[in-house]
This record gives sequence, C-alpha cells and structure tokens, in this order.
Amino acid sequence: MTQKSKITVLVLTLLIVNVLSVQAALDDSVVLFLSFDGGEAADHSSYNHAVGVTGAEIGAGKYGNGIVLGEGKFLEVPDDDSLDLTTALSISMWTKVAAGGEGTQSGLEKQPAWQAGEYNLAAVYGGGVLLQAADWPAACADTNVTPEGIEDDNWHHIAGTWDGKVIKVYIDGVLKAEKDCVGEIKVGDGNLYIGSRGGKQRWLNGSLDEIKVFNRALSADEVKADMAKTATSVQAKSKLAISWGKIKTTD
Ligand SMILES: [Ca+2]
Repeated sequence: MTQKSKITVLVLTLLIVNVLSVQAALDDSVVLFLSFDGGEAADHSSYNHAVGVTGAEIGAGKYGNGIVLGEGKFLEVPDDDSLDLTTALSISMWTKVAAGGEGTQSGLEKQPAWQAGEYNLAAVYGGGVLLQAADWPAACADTNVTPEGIEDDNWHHIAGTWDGKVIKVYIDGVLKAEKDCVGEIKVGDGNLYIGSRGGKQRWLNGSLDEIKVFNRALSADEVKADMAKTATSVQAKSKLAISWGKIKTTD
C-alpha cells in the first residue's frame, strides 16, 4: 500500500468512526437537544424542532455556548407528537442559577400551564429541584423535590427521569429524590417552554446549557454519562476538521 493509500484508508476510518459516534449519542430516544454551540438555539435531535427565542441571548455555557435567561426571556418549541411523553421520559440540563430569583423557576416545561399533558423539570422549586407532571396522581404529581437546591451561581447538572412507575431526580449525577408514581401523562397540544412557564412566569434566574429530552427513562449510569460532553454533531465536526489538519501536515 502506498503512503497516499494508507492516508486515504485512515481518513475513511476516521469518517466512519465519527459518523458512528454521532449516531450512538443521538439515537431516536433523544427528542430535543439544544447545545447552543455554534452560537444559536437550534435543536440537534433527529426531529429538528424549530426553536423560538424571546429575549434570551447566547452566552457562556458549561460546555462552549449556553443560553442566558431571566425575566421576560424564554425559548419556545412548537407542539409536536414526539414531545408527547405519555409513558416515560427524561429531561437533563446544565444550570447556573444565582440566588434571589423567584421561588419557582422552570427549567423545561411542556404546555403553557398546569394542565393535561404538562411535564416540567423545575430547576428551582421549594428550595430544591423537581420533576412534576399534571396528570400524575396527586400524591406524586409535584412532590418529589430534592432536599437541596442549585442556586449558588455555579454550574450544576440536573436530571429527572420517570419510567411510568418511579420518579428520580438527580443533581450532579447523584440521585437526590425518588418517589413511586404509577400513572400516565396525557397527550397535550401546547408548546414546550424553556426558562419560563408559558412565557409569562417562573423565570429562570441564570443560564442553561446542553438541554436534552428523552422519550425513555435514563438509568443512573446514563445520567452520569450524560453529564459529560460526549459526541455531539458540532463536536464531531470539529474533531473531523482537526483530523484532516493533522493528516495534511504529515503528508
Ligand atoms: Ca453548550
């Protein structure tokens, strides 16, 4: 094999590895994924949801860019069947929230209010973090709050999972609140909001990054893995560019 052929094989191998790593990270169970890298609020999931931006601005994130929120600032994703998570779900994100904001602050919420189809990972709720859903039985609909919160102006990873039977809420990859909750979430026809309830209240007093929604319950190990910046489309592209650069200089 000539030197040139060897290089061609190496390049093709790198291409295949990159494509595979992107597919593994962004499987179809990811129904929404905003990394903000590339300087825009765009959905990197296979569903390519449109993302409306009101007031919020791109700023520093946990990894690369994030989104800076606050009163009157929010993101809005139009209703779609892929966001009707009736039997299982997970929501995860990095948060940087300063003290002094509202007592309840929405992270990501489907529907504009407490109504059929609503689910919400509240970044701040009664001093803790909460995964709530309006259709769950009253005993567990909005009660699985973590004993500690995240309002210290540092980056924290928060995640809520539900498999149709148990709600689990994690902070920085550690399980902090767990509650049995057997039920179902109804199909809702409202939009999805980030950083606010319905663009009207529950403003998030800080920044968010690497926001993901899954249509299944992540395991504890998957939540931990989710904290790391793994192969996103943007990162894979930059890796590939670096590989090309290195190969060219050795040619
Ligand atoms: Ca980011």
